[in-house]
Amino acid sequence: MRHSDVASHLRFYFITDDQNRAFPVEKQVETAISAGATMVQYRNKWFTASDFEQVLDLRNRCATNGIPFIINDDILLARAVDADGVHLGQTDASADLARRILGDYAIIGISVSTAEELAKTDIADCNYIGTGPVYATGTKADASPVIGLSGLSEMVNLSSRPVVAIGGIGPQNAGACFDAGAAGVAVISTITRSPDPDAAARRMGTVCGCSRRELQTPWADEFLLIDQLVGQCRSASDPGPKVKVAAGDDAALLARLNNPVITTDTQREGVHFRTRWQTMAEIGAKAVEITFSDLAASYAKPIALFVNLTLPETFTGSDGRQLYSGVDAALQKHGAALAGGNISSGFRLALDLFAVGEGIDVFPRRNAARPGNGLYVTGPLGLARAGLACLQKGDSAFPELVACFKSPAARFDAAEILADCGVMCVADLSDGLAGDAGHIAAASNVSIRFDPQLFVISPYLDAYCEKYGLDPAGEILSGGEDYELVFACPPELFEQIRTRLPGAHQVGECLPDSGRRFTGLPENIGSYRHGRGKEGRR
Ligand code: TZP
Ligand code: MG
Repeated sequence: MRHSDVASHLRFYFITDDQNRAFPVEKQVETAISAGATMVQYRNKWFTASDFEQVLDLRNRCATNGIPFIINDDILLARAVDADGVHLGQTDASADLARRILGDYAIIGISVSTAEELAKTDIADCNYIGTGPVYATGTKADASPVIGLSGLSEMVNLSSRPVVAIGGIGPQNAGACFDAGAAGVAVISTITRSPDPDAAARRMGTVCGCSRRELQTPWADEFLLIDQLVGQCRSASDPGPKVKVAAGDDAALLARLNNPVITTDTQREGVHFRTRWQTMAEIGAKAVEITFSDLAASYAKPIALFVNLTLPETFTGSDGRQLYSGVDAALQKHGAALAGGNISSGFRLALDLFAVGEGIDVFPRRNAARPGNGLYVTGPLGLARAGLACLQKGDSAFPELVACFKSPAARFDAAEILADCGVMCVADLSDGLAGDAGHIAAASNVSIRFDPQLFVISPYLDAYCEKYGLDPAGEILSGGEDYELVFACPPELFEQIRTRLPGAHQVGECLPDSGRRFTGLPENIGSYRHGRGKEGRR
């Protein structure tokens, strides 16, 4: 089960009211979002297909404001509108089925109000449980008997999942629910049936400790957005000596380059990143670093970057500002210019990047490893993959690992030393040591013998593996996205490199081709597959 990071979204959980025609549901959701609601559930016991577009609209309003949108009861509707999850009742389909249909990252809640219900409910696939009615409510005709605060604390004690209290809750009694251990409170009528819904929602926000929000609206004007994004990059005013005309015209004009080196990479929401885990600035900076990492592995200095953006209709101007604050920070760090790009709309956020660099007279290649060379890496491995797993598990105990996943750095510093020492075989480590060394073995016609005894295990990875009963060597071989460099060279040459690059170490050696790409590899090691979690078939 994934998505254990749900608890923080439960705090102020607004559920739509399907019985108050005087208060349109769009207004209800707007009121809740403005007041700081942390999650919204669409509950409509009379749903028909003619409501579909309205549900899509609500989903988009929530996505634009960064709030998870949950559908009550109907797994297929949740799937159809790409909701963040579903809330199931005791008589609805099972959480297990919801997980299979909605994928690993869906938020799945289930109503469980008594010890007996808990005993007969399989909550393995649930992220939270909803418990109530804590107080008497007129909103749910078939509500079970009131369980009171004592019933709520009993469920908090028994449940392995965070508990949301529901039923008759308002600003006057929400605090008592939190005191009883609830992770959040779910409310309908205290807002939707109030004579002053805005004021009531604000009071709820205050007792839940949630700040008011300014409602965000999606991007609408492509030209305006492009001007904004390009204009906020420093290269708009100072593109550097190698870029004569940067972004803003039909094409960029570069100065004459010695050995132009060109590369491309992609970052896709749901595959490479998740907006619930990474800030827009982190996503932007990482996209640039990983693209430039290919230039580092080619001994080239970054000159110009082109970015094609695919933006979902829920993307806001503020998202754009943050995304490009990360892009610009990475560009400035490496002295490169934003030279152009494009924007189109699409289902999910994606960045396709193209980079131009200036190489030196040596172009290191994967086919340059020779039998007798050692195989080396520039730093510890396996950290980024473990950081990703921590995000998936909701484990906040390893911030250093998470930082490695979120904020990798292209190793131009190491590349400069390798170039200076004349290393001819280099690759960057995006797909895991086994995967990327496999490319070297195949291109160079050598067999690689790994020696896990030589692997340098970072203390953070060691602690993580200890906690989860994992073999650090396996994580090092199969973990991806570290963006260190792997290289092959004669052992004598490595002696010089080692003194200048203290983190560099040996991981194996290159042997004459034996027909087997690797030896010394523990069983079950595959290379890293970016984001190949079960996402539901989207
Ligand atoms: N499930 C248990 S009580 C309830 C539901 C859906 C209704 C909660 O509504 P209100 O108006 O916040 O009491
Ligand atoms: Mg239900």
